[in-house]
Amino acid sequence: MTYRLFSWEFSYFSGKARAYLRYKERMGDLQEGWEDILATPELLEGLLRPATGSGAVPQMLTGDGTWVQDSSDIIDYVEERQSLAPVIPDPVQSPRQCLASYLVEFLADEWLVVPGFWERWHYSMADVEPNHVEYNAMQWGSVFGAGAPAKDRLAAGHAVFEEMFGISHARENPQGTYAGLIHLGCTETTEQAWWGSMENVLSLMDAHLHAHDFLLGGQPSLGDFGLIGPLYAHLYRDATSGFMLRTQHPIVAEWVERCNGASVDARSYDQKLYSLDDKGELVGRPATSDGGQWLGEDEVPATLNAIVAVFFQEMWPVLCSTMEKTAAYIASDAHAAGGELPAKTFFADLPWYEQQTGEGPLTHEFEIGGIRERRMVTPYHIYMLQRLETIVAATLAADRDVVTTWLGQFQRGEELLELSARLSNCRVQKKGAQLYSVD
Ligand SMILES: N[C@@H](CCC(=O)N[C@@H](CS)C(=O)NCC(=O)O)C(=O)O
Repeated sequence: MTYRLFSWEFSYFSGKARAYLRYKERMGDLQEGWEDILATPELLEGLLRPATGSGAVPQMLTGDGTWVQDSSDIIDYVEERQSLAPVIPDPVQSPRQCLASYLVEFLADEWLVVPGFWERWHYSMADVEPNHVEYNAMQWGSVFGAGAPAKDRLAAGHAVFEEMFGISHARENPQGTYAGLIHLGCTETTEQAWWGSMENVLSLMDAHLHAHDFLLGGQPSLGDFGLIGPLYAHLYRDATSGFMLRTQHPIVAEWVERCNGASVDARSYDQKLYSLDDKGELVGRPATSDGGQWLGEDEVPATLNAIVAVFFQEMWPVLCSTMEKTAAYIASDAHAAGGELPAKTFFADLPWYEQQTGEGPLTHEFEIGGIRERRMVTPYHIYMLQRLETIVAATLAADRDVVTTWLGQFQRGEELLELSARLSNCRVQKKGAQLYSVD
């Protein structure tokens, strides 16, 4: 067995890694196959946490016993070794497509996570209609009551919601996931603005997917797998948003099925569309748009540029502040050089509560839909920015003019060219699931 993925079906980042591995396998890139393993509490505590220090999913165990924690690291690890069907355009040959892929992945992972997270937990609260708490409890019960009879699994899901997330008093005394939403700046004041941001992306995807089956044409790429994070486990599967997605954005719903390789109708990456020739014989052709290939000439369609523009408009200002705030924190007496930093995406973890909530040193003001709120600074974003820095450098070395012109069309887009300077005082390294400043 080449790879074992430890995942949950209802998990944002598991959906991203799973769709990616499924694609690689279908394209003949994972000859020895891979296995998708339900990460039960027993495995999380007995296997994953001792190996990487983290019980988060997805995590991947390779044939030689290496653990890879983080969906982006999983993709990078497999891409380095299995190159038959690459999902990342070459930075030298296709600098625009390459940058667009990383920027959309980042937007999907770390910005759309907020409305994705919100819809699941908002429509699970007792006084909200429509409501999908039963389906949500069933899916959590499938992990926390794995192997038990169905009604016991459902009860296990409900028990988790009460014990870990205090769902019955979520408004008065938010804890667990409900506290996490507030840490991310998704409050009663901003929740509709966050949802508006998601609605905007869905509309932009409708426009793009009209002409192209995937972001870069007729095959998926890193940005598609990134967007599967919010769109599969959350918006597509969760019942309330799933109804909305299928009824208001059927084109996006079909793309979810296509990216997951899950449906004949959706004309997925490894399928053909057949016609009959004049003798009545079946004649196949690529089922997806653009001849079943990425677009040539490093083309990034205007409809994809419009999605990249959301990264620069909404997320980039927050990332700039994140770099400044993290640099100030690292330089402060509160932090020892080379010491640990918080590494979570969804919430302020307990040891970091003081720093990442209230007016703590790792919090900052931000804006969504014209409303100002406060949220935690997420040093993991620095890790993602460093990954991007390498790519920016490679594309600039290949064709500075092309990259500068392409970035120049986005509000503050050219600031990406100064990424290394901005990162110089806040560098981090990741060991397992832990983040440390660089001494
Ligand atoms: N950056 C990580 C995020 C992983 C993550 O936050 N996973 C969630 C589920 S989608 C989780 O396991 N949360 C529980 C925890 O962090 O303990 C990735 O890309 O894999």
